Amino acid sequence: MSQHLTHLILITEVFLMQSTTNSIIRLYKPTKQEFLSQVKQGKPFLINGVADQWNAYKNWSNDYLVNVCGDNLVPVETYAKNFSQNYNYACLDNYHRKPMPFKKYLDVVNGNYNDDNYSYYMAQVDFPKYFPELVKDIVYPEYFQKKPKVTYLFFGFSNQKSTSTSYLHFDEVHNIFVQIRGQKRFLLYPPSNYLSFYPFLEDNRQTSTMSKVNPDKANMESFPNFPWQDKIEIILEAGDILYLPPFWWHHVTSVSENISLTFWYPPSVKDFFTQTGFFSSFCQMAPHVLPRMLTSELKKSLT
Ligand SMILES: O=C(O)CCC(=O)C(=O)O
Repeated sequence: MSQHLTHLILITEVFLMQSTTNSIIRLYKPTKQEFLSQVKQGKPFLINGVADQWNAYKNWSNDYLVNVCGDNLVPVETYAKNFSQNYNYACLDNYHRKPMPFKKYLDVVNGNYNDDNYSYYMAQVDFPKYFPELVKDIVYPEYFQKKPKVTYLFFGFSNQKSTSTSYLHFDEVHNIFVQIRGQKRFLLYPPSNYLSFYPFLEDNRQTSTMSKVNPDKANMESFPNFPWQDKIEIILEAGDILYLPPFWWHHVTSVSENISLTFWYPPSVKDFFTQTGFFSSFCQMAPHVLPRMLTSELKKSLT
């Protein structure tokens, strides 16, 4: 066999391997049992036919939102403008949450409010606390047979001045991520080897669940062990729901003006035994992450 042909076969095999391991399944209106049995596989999956029935999906135009909650004062993340490009974590020193009337944030989204130094992203806003008027427009998912620990709203955008981005990180929760409007791109990585994600362990802030790697900028020299090829890339469309298992790394970028809601459920002890990959992922990250988490919980309870 010629060298050329061998090379071609190898490339084809790698491609086939990637396309089978990196695929994601889609369920249509799953029952609770179907949902939970899919969760046990320990992999992300998509759900359709549910969120597109919500009033939120049908009604949440900017006009409607301004009418109902335009004056609500909501915390908006501000961070250094070039943050998602250079990933210099000095950016965390520039990171703040600034209270802003919701309708003023829409000026930022529409490009009518300029700030040369900072980008703005309405991210991870406690939904029932800051938007109580909107709660009636959604149906809390009942798959886990309990209320979520938290529900967050994200309002992102992408224009010439800024693109709302969430750096590569993981959370220790089952995440039901609902795209209400617009599109978001997700890069997902299985939690294979914690240290190969180059977490910020030197830093004494709560950064051990964040990666130093910008997956949009391949940099094999600085991050040789990062699993560059191991990703699942999906564009979430309005009405899609993504189930994201605990510990999965994700990097999220707004493709267009968009709104998402996330419902977070802490794992139960049962997950250690029933969910594929849960126990091994926990064992890898726990020695690095747990002491910081416990210290921070302790500090919170003392203040
Ligand atoms: O939508 C985003 O920007 C980030 C979402 C996220 O990180 C999450 O829900 O865990």
